[in-house]
Amino acid sequence: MDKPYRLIGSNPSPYSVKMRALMRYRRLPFFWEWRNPGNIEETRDVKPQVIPILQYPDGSFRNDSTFVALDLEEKHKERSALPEDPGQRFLNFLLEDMADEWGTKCMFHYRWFYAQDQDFCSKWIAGEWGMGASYGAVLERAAQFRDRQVGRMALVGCTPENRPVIEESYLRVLRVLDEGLKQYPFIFGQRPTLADFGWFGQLFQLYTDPTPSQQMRITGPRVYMWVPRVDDCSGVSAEAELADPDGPLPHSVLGLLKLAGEVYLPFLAANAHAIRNGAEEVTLPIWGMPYRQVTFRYQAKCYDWLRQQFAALDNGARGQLEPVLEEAGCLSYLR
Ligand SMILES: N[C@@H](CCC(=O)N[C@@H](CS)C(=O)NCC(=O)O)C(=O)O
Repeated sequence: MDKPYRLIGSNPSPYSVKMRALMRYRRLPFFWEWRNPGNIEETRDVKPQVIPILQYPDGSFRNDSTFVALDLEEKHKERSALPEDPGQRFLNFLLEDMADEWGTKCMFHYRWFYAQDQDFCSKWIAGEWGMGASYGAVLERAAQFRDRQVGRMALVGCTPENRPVIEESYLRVLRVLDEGLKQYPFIFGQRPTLADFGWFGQLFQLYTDPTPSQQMRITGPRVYMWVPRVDDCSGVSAEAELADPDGPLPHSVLGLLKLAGEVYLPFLAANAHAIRNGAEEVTLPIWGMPYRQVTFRYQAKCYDWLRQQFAALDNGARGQLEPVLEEAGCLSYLR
């Protein structure tokens, strides 16, 4: 057997379970290792210090799930998680990016806003970190971790003032996916793609954490069934078809695009604009409600990257997408 990859992550980490599900679907040989004091020293030089970290068979370490996923696409051609059609591939990147950068606000808000979620999640995270430690040590670390995360909420926009927008966006994601999953088992058709893995990472957490989990069962019962499905798609045939690129787009794709046009792209554009003007905060109305947070450089890079991907499409592919993007309110943000 080929020397396996080593995936260092944690179950309560959205990007870690995203990567694990992707590698399972792709049938890449790997083993999973919990992030813990034992491997933190060994990976001290990996920058930024975020999980998941993937150690390649040659011993090198890499992180940032999107770029690792793309690198794995280069290295392994079988069982690709990207649509072949260039237009669908672009939409896939957009939806994955929205999961990573906006979906995570829903995840972080629910995890650290309500007392029952704070309590459950801090113990979950501390328990995975300190596996084998005394329960007293776990409780102590849970309290420290909870305080640290609650202290970071404003940094990512998870403030009480933004709660109506964030919770509304979670409900809309659930409704849109729930509807789409009546049509196909995955976002783009009969097999999962990177967009599924991106949304899976965030929704796996929302499926587990008490308050949003209950909401998911009520508002998105099919999403609640989809989460464990995406977790292990190693048995899904890579020949299973995605929706015909010349036909209508799947309901999930159309619904998520509409959310991108209403929420995610206006946020990315306002964030980039604020950074260009040297402002510290980005403010914009979403669904008639105020949304405000400190600017985020990483998300300005995401926006540039998405626009480059769109610009790099050939005229045929771009021309085919334009009416759909226009209808969803996305087009003006991408040109
Ligand atoms: N864009 C990165 C984000 C990774 C990330 O933010 N990971 C979080 C956990 S889910 C982390 O390690 N945060 C470091 C910390 O909380 O100190 C990716 O896609 O992998």
